[in-house]
Amino acid sequence: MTPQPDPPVPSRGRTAALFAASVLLATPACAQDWNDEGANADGQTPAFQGQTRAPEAQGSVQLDTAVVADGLDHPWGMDPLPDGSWLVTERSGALRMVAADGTLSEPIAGVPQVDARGQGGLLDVLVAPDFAQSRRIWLSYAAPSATEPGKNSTGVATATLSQDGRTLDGVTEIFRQQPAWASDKHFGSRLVLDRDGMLFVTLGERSDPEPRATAQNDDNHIGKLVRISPDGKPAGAGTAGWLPDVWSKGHRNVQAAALDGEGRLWTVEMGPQGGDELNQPQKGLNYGWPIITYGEDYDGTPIGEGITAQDGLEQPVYYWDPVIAPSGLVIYDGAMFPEWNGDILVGGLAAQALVRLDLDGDRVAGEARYLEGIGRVRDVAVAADGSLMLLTDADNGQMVRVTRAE
Ligand SMILES: [Ca+2]
Repeated sequence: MTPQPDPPVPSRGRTAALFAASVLLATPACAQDWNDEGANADGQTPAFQGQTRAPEAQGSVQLDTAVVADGLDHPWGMDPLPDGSWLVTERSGALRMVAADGTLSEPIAGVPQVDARGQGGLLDVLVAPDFAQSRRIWLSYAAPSATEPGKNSTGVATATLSQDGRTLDGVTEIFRQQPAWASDKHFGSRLVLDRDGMLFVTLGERSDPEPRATAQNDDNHIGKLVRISPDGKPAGAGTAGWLPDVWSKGHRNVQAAALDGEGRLWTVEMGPQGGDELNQPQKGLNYGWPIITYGEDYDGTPIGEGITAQDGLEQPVYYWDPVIAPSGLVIYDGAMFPEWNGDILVGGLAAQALVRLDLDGDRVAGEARYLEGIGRVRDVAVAADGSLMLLTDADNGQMVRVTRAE
Protein backbone atom coordinates (compact mmCIF):
# COMPACT_ATOMS: atom_id res chain seq x y z
CA MET A 1 0.00 0.00 0.00
CA THR A 2 0.93 3.60 -0.19
CA PRO A 3 1.76 5.09 3.19
CA GLN A 4 -0.84 7.66 4.07
CA PRO A 5 0.77 10.48 5.96
CA ASP A 6 -2.31 12.66 5.51
CA PRO A 7 -2.46 14.71 8.66
CA PRO A 8 -5.84 15.76 9.94
CA VAL A 9 -6.81 19.03 8.34
CA PRO A 10 -8.67 21.79 10.12
CA SER A 11 -12.36 21.72 9.55
CA ARG A 12 -13.73 24.53 7.52
CA GLY A 13 -16.89 25.69 5.89
CA ARG A 14 -18.30 23.45 3.25
CA THR A 15 -20.58 24.16 0.43
CA ALA A 16 -23.32 21.89 -0.65
CA ALA A 17 -22.54 20.93 -4.14
CA LEU A 18 -24.24 19.39 -7.07
CA PHE A 19 -22.35 19.44 -10.29
CA ALA A 20 -24.47 18.55 -13.19
CA ALA A 21 -21.57 18.72 -15.53
CA SER A 22 -20.22 15.37 -16.22
CA VAL A 23 -16.56 14.86 -16.39
CA LEU A 24 -15.55 12.04 -18.51
CA LEU A 25 -12.41 10.11 -18.02
CA ALA A 26 -13.79 6.96 -18.89
CA THR A 27 -12.97 3.88 -20.76
CA PRO A 28 -11.35 0.67 -19.90
CA ALA A 29 -7.64 1.28 -19.95
CA CYS A 30 -6.83 1.52 -23.61
CA ALA A 31 -3.29 0.33 -23.19
CA GLN A 32 -2.26 -2.30 -20.74
CA ASP A 33 0.34 -0.01 -19.22
CA TRP A 34 -0.69 -0.86 -15.65
CA ASN A 35 -0.13 -4.49 -16.46
CA ASP A 36 3.31 -3.90 -17.95
CA GLU A 37 4.81 -2.15 -14.94
CA GLY A 38 7.72 -3.81 -13.20
CA ALA A 39 7.01 -5.77 -10.05
CA ASN A 40 7.87 -4.33 -6.65
CA ALA A 41 9.33 -7.66 -5.60
CA ASP A 42 11.38 -9.61 -8.10
CA GLY A 43 11.77 -13.35 -8.23
CA GLN A 44 8.45 -14.35 -6.65
CA THR A 45 6.32 -16.99 -8.31
CA PRO A 46 2.52 -17.16 -8.08
CA ALA A 47 1.10 -20.31 -6.49
CA PHE A 48 -1.14 -20.91 -9.51
CA GLN A 49 -1.72 -19.49 -12.94
CA GLY A 50 -3.82 -16.32 -12.90
CA GLN A 51 -3.04 -15.45 -9.27
CA THR A 52 -1.61 -12.12 -10.40
CA ARG A 53 -1.53 -10.02 -13.58
CA ALA A 54 -4.61 -11.55 -15.12
CA PRO A 55 -5.12 -10.69 -18.79
CA GLU A 56 -6.92 -7.44 -19.48
CA ALA A 57 -10.66 -8.05 -19.14
CA GLN A 58 -12.55 -7.36 -22.30
CA GLY A 59 -15.63 -5.19 -22.62
CA SER A 60 -16.84 -2.01 -24.17
CA VAL A 61 -18.61 -0.33 -21.27
CA GLN A 62 -18.07 3.45 -21.31
CA LEU A 63 -18.48 5.42 -18.13
CA ASP A 64 -19.64 8.91 -17.20
CA THR A 65 -18.91 10.55 -13.88
CA ALA A 66 -20.68 13.36 -12.04
CA VAL A 67 -19.62 14.92 -8.75
CA VAL A 68 -22.52 14.55 -6.29
CA ALA A 69 -20.82 16.33 -3.38
CA ASP A 70 -17.40 17.80 -2.73
CA GLY A 71 -15.69 19.58 0.13
CA LEU A 72 -15.58 16.31 2.05
CA ASP A 73 -12.63 15.97 4.44
CA HIS A 74 -11.07 12.61 3.59
CA PRO A 75 -14.35 10.72 3.25
CA TRP A 76 -13.89 7.04 4.22
CA GLY A 77 -17.21 5.18 4.16
CA MET A 78 -20.74 5.55 2.81
CA ASP A 79 -24.03 3.67 2.74
CA PRO A 80 -27.37 4.58 1.17
CA LEU A 81 -30.56 5.32 3.09
CA PRO A 82 -33.96 4.18 1.81
CA ASP A 83 -34.93 7.70 0.65
CA GLY A 84 -32.00 7.98 -1.78
CA SER A 85 -29.76 10.03 0.49
CA TRP A 86 -26.44 8.68 1.78
CA LEU A 87 -24.57 8.65 5.05
CA VAL A 88 -20.89 9.52 4.56
CA THR A 89 -18.07 9.55 7.09
CA GLU A 90 -15.17 11.98 7.13
CA ARG A 91 -12.01 10.61 8.72
CA SER A 92 -11.61 13.71 10.88
CA GLY A 93 -14.74 12.66 12.78
CA ALA A 94 -17.89 13.94 11.06
CA LEU A 95 -20.81 11.84 9.91
CA ARG A 96 -22.89 13.68 7.31
CA MET A 97 -25.93 13.06 5.20
CA VAL A 98 -25.71 13.72 1.49
CA ALA A 99 -29.21 14.34 0.14
CA ALA A 100 -30.26 12.90 -3.19
CA ASP A 101 -29.73 16.38 -4.72
CA GLY A 102 -26.18 16.53 -3.32
CA THR A 103 -26.87 18.85 -0.40
CA LEU A 104 -24.40 18.15 2.39
CA SER A 105 -25.71 18.24 5.98
CA GLU A 106 -23.97 19.63 9.02
CA PRO A 107 -22.18 16.96 11.09
CA ILE A 108 -24.64 14.64 12.80
CA ALA A 109 -24.39 14.96 16.58
CA GLY A 110 -23.45 12.09 18.87
CA VAL A 111 -20.67 10.38 16.93
CA PRO A 112 -18.21 8.59 19.28
CA GLN A 113 -14.90 10.30 20.02
CA VAL A 114 -12.29 9.22 17.50
CA ASP A 115 -8.50 9.36 17.35
CA ALA A 116 -8.06 11.20 14.05
CA ARG A 117 -4.33 10.84 13.55
CA GLY A 118 -2.58 9.30 10.57
CA GLN A 119 -4.87 6.67 9.07
CA GLY A 120 -7.18 6.84 12.09
CA GLY A 121 -10.47 8.59 12.64
CA LEU A 122 -14.10 7.95 11.79
CA LEU A 123 -14.04 5.08 9.30
CA ASP A 124 -16.94 2.97 8.01
CA VAL A 125 -20.72 3.41 8.24
CA LEU A 126 -23.29 0.66 7.71
CA VAL A 127 -27.07 1.15 7.47
CA ALA A 128 -29.33 -1.62 8.79
CA PRO A 129 -31.44 -3.45 6.18
CA ASP A 130 -34.51 -2.54 8.26
CA PHE A 131 -33.43 1.10 8.68
CA ALA A 132 -36.84 2.39 7.51
CA GLN A 133 -38.29 0.94 10.72
CA SER A 134 -35.31 0.74 13.08
CA ARG A 135 -33.24 3.83 12.07
CA ARG A 136 -30.24 1.71 13.07
CA ILE A 137 -26.65 2.17 11.87
CA TRP A 138 -23.15 0.98 12.82
CA LEU A 139 -19.91 2.97 12.74
CA SER A 140 -16.26 1.90 12.92
CA TYR A 141 -13.51 4.20 14.10
CA ALA A 142 -10.07 4.54 15.64
CA ALA A 143 -10.98 4.59 19.32
CA PRO A 144 -8.70 6.29 21.84
CA SER A 145 -7.91 4.10 24.81
CA ALA A 146 -9.62 5.32 27.98
CA THR A 147 -6.94 3.84 30.23
CA GLU A 148 -3.73 4.09 28.20
CA PRO A 149 -3.18 7.64 26.90
CA GLY A 150 -1.82 7.76 23.35
CA LYS A 151 -2.98 4.24 22.51
CA ASN A 152 -5.94 3.35 20.34
CA SER A 153 -7.61 0.48 18.51
CA THR A 154 -10.55 -0.14 16.21
CA GLY A 155 -13.98 0.26 17.76
CA VAL A 156 -17.50 -0.41 16.46
CA ALA A 157 -20.62 1.31 17.77
CA THR A 158 -24.31 1.03 16.94
CA ALA A 159 -26.86 3.83 17.24
CA THR A 160 -30.17 5.01 15.87
CA LEU A 161 -30.52 8.12 13.73
CA SER A 162 -33.10 10.60 14.96
CA GLN A 163 -36.15 11.19 12.78
CA ASP A 164 -34.84 14.62 11.75
CA GLY A 165 -31.49 13.07 10.82
CA ARG A 166 -29.50 15.41 13.05
CA THR A 167 -28.55 13.24 16.03
CA LEU A 168 -27.42 9.73 16.87
CA ASP A 169 -29.35 8.28 19.80
CA GLY A 170 -28.49 5.31 22.01
CA VAL A 171 -24.86 5.23 20.88
CA THR A 172 -23.37 2.00 22.21
CA GLU A 173 -19.91 0.60 21.57
CA ILE A 174 -20.26 -3.10 20.76
CA PHE A 175 -16.67 -4.04 19.86
CA ARG A 176 -13.18 -2.84 20.73
CA GLN A 177 -10.07 -4.42 19.25
CA GLN A 178 -7.70 -5.77 21.91
CA PRO A 179 -5.09 -4.76 22.72
CA ALA A 180 -4.69 -1.04 22.06
CA TRP A 181 -1.39 0.20 20.58
CA ALA A 182 0.33 3.55 20.22
CA SER A 183 0.06 3.54 16.42
CA ASP A 184 -1.77 5.69 13.87
CA LYS A 185 -1.91 2.98 11.18
CA HIS A 186 -3.71 -0.17 10.02
CA PHE A 187 -7.16 0.05 11.63
CA GLY A 188 -9.12 -1.97 9.01
CA SER A 189 -12.17 -1.56 9.16
CA ARG A 190 -15.14 -2.35 6.92
CA LEU A 191 -18.47 -3.48 8.28
CA VAL A 192 -20.56 -6.10 6.47
CA LEU A 193 -23.71 -7.90 7.62
CA ASP A 194 -23.92 -11.49 6.47
CA ARG A 195 -27.06 -13.43 5.58
CA ASP A 196 -27.44 -14.67 9.13
CA GLY A 197 -27.53 -11.06 10.32
CA MET A 198 -24.06 -11.28 11.84
CA LEU A 199 -21.59 -8.43 11.51
CA PHE A 200 -18.12 -8.89 10.02
CA VAL A 201 -15.51 -6.35 11.13
CA THR A 202 -12.20 -6.28 9.25
CA LEU A 203 -9.14 -5.27 11.24
CA GLY A 204 -5.44 -4.52 10.84
CA GLU A 205 -2.17 -5.36 12.58
CA ARG A 206 -1.25 -1.78 13.56
CA SER A 207 1.81 -1.66 11.28
CA ASP A 208 4.57 -1.50 13.90
CA PRO A 209 6.92 -4.51 14.15
CA GLU A 210 5.81 -5.41 17.67
CA PRO A 211 2.06 -5.76 17.05
CA ARG A 212 2.71 -7.14 13.55
CA ALA A 213 4.56 -10.05 15.13
CA THR A 214 1.37 -10.91 17.06
CA ALA A 215 -0.92 -11.19 14.01
CA GLN A 216 -0.58 -14.97 14.28
CA ASN A 217 -1.35 -15.04 18.02
CA ASP A 218 -4.69 -16.49 19.07
CA ASP A 219 -5.23 -14.32 22.14
CA ASN A 220 -5.80 -10.95 20.46
CA HIS A 221 -7.61 -9.10 17.65
CA ILE A 222 -4.43 -8.01 15.86
CA GLY A 223 -4.58 -8.87 12.16
CA LYS A 224 -7.93 -10.64 12.47
CA LEU A 225 -11.36 -10.63 10.93
CA VAL A 226 -14.04 -10.80 13.58
CA ARG A 227 -17.72 -11.74 13.45
CA ILE A 228 -20.19 -10.56 16.06
CA SER A 229 -23.93 -10.23 16.52
CA PRO A 230 -25.49 -6.81 15.80
CA ASP A 231 -25.16 -6.12 19.53
CA GLY A 232 -21.59 -7.36 19.81
CA LYS A 233 -21.92 -10.94 21.02
CA PRO A 234 -19.10 -13.13 19.71
CA ALA A 235 -19.98 -15.20 16.64
CA GLY A 236 -16.52 -16.23 15.45
CA ALA A 237 -15.14 -19.44 14.06
CA GLY A 238 -15.31 -21.32 17.34
CA THR A 239 -11.76 -22.55 16.84
CA ALA A 240 -10.23 -23.89 20.06
CA GLY A 241 -7.87 -21.35 21.60
CA TRP A 242 -9.09 -18.42 19.50
CA LEU A 243 -10.95 -15.47 20.93
CA PRO A 244 -14.66 -16.26 20.48
CA ASP A 245 -15.28 -13.44 17.98
CA VAL A 246 -12.37 -14.21 15.63
CA TRP A 247 -13.34 -15.54 12.20
CA SER A 248 -9.94 -15.75 10.47
CA LYS A 249 -6.39 -14.65 11.21
CA GLY A 250 -3.11 -13.62 9.61
CA HIS A 251 -4.33 -10.43 7.91
CA ARG A 252 -2.33 -7.22 7.43
CA ASN A 253 -4.81 -4.37 6.90
CA VAL A 254 -8.21 -5.15 5.45
CA GLN A 255 -10.00 -2.00 4.29
CA ALA A 256 -12.73 -3.53 2.17
CA ALA A 257 -15.19 -6.39 2.36
CA ALA A 258 -18.39 -7.47 0.65
CA LEU A 259 -20.69 -10.47 0.23
CA ASP A 260 -21.13 -12.20 -3.09
CA GLY A 261 -24.38 -13.51 -4.58
CA GLU A 262 -24.04 -16.69 -2.54
CA GLY A 263 -23.55 -14.76 0.69
CA ARG A 264 -19.82 -15.50 0.95
CA LEU A 265 -17.43 -12.90 2.34
CA TRP A 266 -14.70 -11.47 0.12
CA THR A 267 -12.02 -9.03 1.25
CA VAL A 268 -9.20 -7.03 -0.23
CA GLU A 269 -6.18 -6.47 1.94
CA MET A 270 -3.48 -3.82 1.88
CA GLY A 271 -0.28 -5.81 1.55
CA PRO A 272 3.31 -4.68 1.81
CA GLN A 273 4.99 -3.21 -1.29
CA GLY A 274 3.88 -5.68 -3.97
CA GLY A 275 1.50 -7.78 -1.90
CA ASP A 276 -2.07 -6.45 -2.03
CA GLU A 277 -4.48 -9.40 -1.82
CA LEU A 278 -7.99 -10.53 -2.73
CA ASN A 279 -9.21 -13.23 -0.33
CA GLN A 280 -12.40 -15.17 0.29
CA PRO A 281 -11.88 -15.61 4.03
CA GLN A 282 -13.29 -18.80 5.44
CA LYS A 283 -14.09 -19.65 9.00
CA GLY A 284 -11.11 -20.71 11.08
CA LEU A 285 -8.43 -20.34 8.41
CA ASN A 286 -5.10 -18.55 8.55
CA TYR A 287 -4.25 -16.09 5.77
CA GLY A 288 -0.56 -16.07 6.50
CA TRP A 289 0.58 -12.57 7.45
CA PRO A 290 3.39 -11.98 8.34
CA ILE A 291 4.79 -15.50 7.75
CA ILE A 292 3.94 -15.66 4.06
CA THR A 293 3.23 -12.79 1.72
CA TYR A 294 3.94 -11.59 -1.76
CA GLY A 295 5.91 -8.38 -2.03
CA GLU A 296 8.50 -6.89 0.28
CA ASP A 297 8.86 -4.24 2.96
CA TYR A 298 8.97 -0.57 1.95
CA ASP A 299 12.76 -0.51 2.28
CA GLY A 300 13.10 -3.42 -0.11
CA THR A 301 13.95 -6.01 2.52
CA PRO A 302 11.99 -9.29 2.77
CA ILE A 303 9.04 -9.69 5.11
CA GLY A 304 10.14 -12.39 7.54
CA GLU A 305 11.92 -15.14 5.65
CA GLY A 306 10.67 -13.79 2.34
CA ILE A 307 8.52 -16.84 1.61
CA THR A 308 5.23 -16.77 -0.27
CA ALA A 309 3.76 -20.18 0.61
CA GLN A 310 3.67 -22.58 3.52
CA ASP A 311 1.49 -25.56 4.42
CA GLY A 312 -1.46 -24.57 6.56
CA LEU A 313 -1.48 -20.99 5.36
CA GLU A 314 -3.99 -19.83 2.76
CA GLN A 315 -3.03 -18.35 -0.59
CA PRO A 316 -4.79 -15.19 -1.76
CA VAL A 317 -7.22 -15.66 -4.65
CA TYR A 318 -5.34 -12.85 -6.39
CA TYR A 319 -2.57 -10.40 -5.65
CA TRP A 320 -1.27 -7.14 -7.09
CA ASP A 321 2.42 -6.38 -7.60
CA PRO A 322 2.79 -3.45 -8.09
CA VAL A 323 0.13 -2.56 -5.57
CA ILE A 324 -3.14 -0.75 -6.13
CA ALA A 325 -3.69 0.00 -2.38
CA PRO A 326 -7.22 -1.44 -2.36
CA SER A 327 -9.98 0.22 -0.35
CA GLY A 328 -13.66 -0.28 -1.06
CA LEU A 329 -15.16 -3.43 -2.58
CA VAL A 330 -18.45 -4.54 -4.08
CA ILE A 331 -19.45 -7.65 -5.95
CA TYR A 332 -21.59 -5.98 -8.57
CA ASP A 333 -25.27 -6.86 -8.90
CA GLY A 334 -27.31 -4.18 -10.61
CA ALA A 335 -29.30 -3.11 -13.62
CA MET A 336 -26.97 -0.50 -15.09
CA PHE A 337 -24.02 -2.77 -15.90
CA PRO A 338 -25.55 -6.23 -16.37
CA GLU A 339 -22.39 -7.49 -18.07
CA TRP A 340 -20.56 -6.86 -14.79
CA ASN A 341 -22.91 -8.87 -12.59
CA GLY A 342 -20.83 -11.06 -10.31
CA ASP A 343 -17.65 -9.10 -11.03
CA ILE A 344 -15.52 -7.67 -8.25
CA LEU A 345 -15.10 -3.88 -8.22
CA VAL A 346 -12.31 -2.49 -6.05
CA GLY A 347 -11.22 1.07 -5.33
CA GLY A 348 -7.52 1.84 -5.63
CA LEU A 349 -5.83 4.54 -3.56
CA ALA A 350 -2.46 4.17 -5.26
CA ALA A 351 -3.99 3.06 -8.56
CA GLN A 352 -6.29 6.12 -8.47
CA ALA A 353 -8.79 4.06 -10.39
CA LEU A 354 -11.73 1.71 -10.23
CA VAL A 355 -10.48 -1.85 -10.71
CA ARG A 356 -12.72 -4.62 -12.09
CA LEU A 357 -11.96 -8.30 -11.72
CA ASP A 358 -13.80 -10.76 -13.93
CA LEU A 359 -14.24 -14.04 -12.08
CA ASP A 360 -14.29 -17.53 -13.55
CA GLY A 361 -15.54 -19.61 -10.66
CA ASP A 362 -13.43 -18.48 -7.73
CA ARG A 363 -10.43 -17.51 -9.85
CA VAL A 364 -9.73 -14.18 -11.53
CA ALA A 365 -9.93 -14.46 -15.31
CA GLY A 366 -9.37 -10.81 -16.20
CA GLU A 367 -8.65 -7.35 -14.80
CA ALA A 368 -9.65 -3.93 -16.11
CA ARG A 369 -9.13 -0.41 -14.82
CA TYR A 370 -11.41 2.58 -15.27
CA LEU A 371 -11.40 6.30 -14.50
CA GLU A 372 -7.63 6.33 -14.11
CA GLY A 373 -6.52 9.57 -12.50
CA ILE A 374 -9.82 10.21 -10.74
CA GLY A 375 -8.02 10.38 -7.38
CA ARG A 376 -7.44 8.03 -4.48
CA VAL A 377 -10.56 5.87 -4.42
CA ARG A 378 -11.43 5.11 -0.79
CA ASP A 379 -14.82 3.46 -1.10
CA VAL A 380 -17.10 1.95 -3.73
CA ALA A 381 -20.85 1.33 -3.44
CA VAL A 382 -23.79 0.46 -5.68
CA ALA A 383 -26.83 2.77 -5.73
CA ALA A 384 -30.39 1.51 -6.08
CA ASP A 385 -30.41 2.16 -9.84
CA GLY A 386 -27.21 0.17 -10.34
CA SER A 387 -24.98 3.21 -10.77
CA LEU A 388 -21.78 3.26 -8.74
CA MET A 389 -20.74 5.70 -6.04
CA LEU A 390 -17.09 6.42 -5.31
CA LEU A 391 -15.44 8.41 -2.54
CA THR A 392 -12.11 10.07 -3.24
CA ASP A 393 -9.63 10.48 -0.40
CA ALA A 394 -8.43 14.10 -0.30
CA ASP A 395 -8.66 17.29 1.73
CA ASN A 396 -11.37 18.21 -0.75
CA GLY A 397 -12.76 14.72 -1.20
CA GLN A 398 -15.62 13.99 -3.53
CA MET A 399 -18.58 11.69 -3.78
CA VAL A 400 -18.82 10.76 -7.44
CA ARG A 401 -21.62 8.95 -9.26
CA VAL A 402 -20.54 6.65 -12.08
CA THR A 403 -23.06 5.87 -14.78
CA ARG A 404 -23.08 4.22 -18.19
CA ALA A 405 -22.26 6.66 -20.97
CA GLU A 406 -24.95 6.63 -23.62
CA1 LIG B 1 -2.29 -13.30 3.00
